[in-house]
Amino acid sequence: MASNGTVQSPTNNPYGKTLADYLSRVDNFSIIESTLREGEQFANAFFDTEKKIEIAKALDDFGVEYIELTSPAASEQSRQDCAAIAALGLKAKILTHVRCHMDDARLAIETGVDGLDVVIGTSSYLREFSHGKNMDYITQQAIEVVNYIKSTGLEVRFSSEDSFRSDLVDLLNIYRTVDKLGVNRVGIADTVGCANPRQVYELVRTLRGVVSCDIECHFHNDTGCAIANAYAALEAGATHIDTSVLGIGERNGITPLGGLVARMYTANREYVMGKYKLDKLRELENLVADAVDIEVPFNNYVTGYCAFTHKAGIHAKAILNNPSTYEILKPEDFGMTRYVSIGHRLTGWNAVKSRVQQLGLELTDDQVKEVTARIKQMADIKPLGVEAVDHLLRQFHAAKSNGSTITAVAAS
Ligand code: HCA
Ligand code: CU
Repeated sequence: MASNGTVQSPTNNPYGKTLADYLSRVDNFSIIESTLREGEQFANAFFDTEKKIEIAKALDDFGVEYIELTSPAASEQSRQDCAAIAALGLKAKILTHVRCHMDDARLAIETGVDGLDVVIGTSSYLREFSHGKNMDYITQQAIEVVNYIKSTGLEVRFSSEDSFRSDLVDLLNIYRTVDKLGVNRVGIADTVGCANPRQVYELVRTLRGVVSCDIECHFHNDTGCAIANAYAALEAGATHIDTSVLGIGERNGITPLGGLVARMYTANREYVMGKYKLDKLRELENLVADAVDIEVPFNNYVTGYCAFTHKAGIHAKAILNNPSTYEILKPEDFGMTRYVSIGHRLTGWNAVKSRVQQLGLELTDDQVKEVTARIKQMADIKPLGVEAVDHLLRQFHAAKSNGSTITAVAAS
């Protein structure tokens, strides 16, 4: 920013901040954690009250700013659970998600939540095949419901379902209307997961110029863009991102909490360290995975079982010299540990040497190279587990120490 407060053009200072940098909220965003709302729409999900409370407390402890709950209009138990979680006195604000309808809003307000996330479908598909309402009707409904919630002093967000397949003029008009009524946030939802990061950037940036309230974004992951879209939205000025633990939700879900955190950490560790308890991520994911009866995927961001496993000899050598060579996330910042795998045909002698040292064995470099050749030879037939490799190394070491050679090695 120049001293007179104006944004310097890139031509004055090619390395200075551009307008895009001033729009960006990557350094100051909030998470609206929807495992207990969108996540309940996951095929396997059934959370009883006790489990919901356990998850809500774990999310709160992790540090998310908001926890979104299923609408109390969904069922009597959902209503009671909403009230029970609202009464816990968590640090996170408690929201519930409601249709743009006065009855739903009344019921939600009575549960004692901090705010309501109101949603209505604006796309032609939803207008024709779902609720069948036109834009005038939707706008009138929005005005009535938003005014009512505002009059109770609760936080209110107004969102359009399927925003990316809605008419842009309709969308901006309704957002402008509710912004003037004083909503805390407007929401964009990629309900079908059709948007790509460029489209997200453009829509959020356009909206940023139209409303003065905060902007929340919700991305489904049908084509694998949910994390990238969330990041693009923040770059364009969105302020709140919806997530769920492990991304669970309708169909294949939404932006996963862990993946978003990994993305933000990579942009700048300061964006998430301290703000969230990163070392609690794995526990939180295990809690939710257990609750919905799934395994954490092998390739999950940060916590997948091979997220910090290094295999090829060339990678292993560099990792041992400086982990940043092949790691963008520091495992220790997430309470995770790195693993260098050596029982396979791609292994290299530097990695084997490191394991030899870890085991407290003394071998010369030539001896390490010799035993590496042996590992490769055996692993050409079948990969070896950690125990089998350790056994081989110990046997080799013992043989070298008493001058004999190994003839056979027990398989694991
Ligand atoms: C749905 C609703 C929603 C709402 C998102 C939002 C979506 O289940 O279809 O409130 O912003 O994806 O549109 O989850
Ligand atoms: Cu959704």
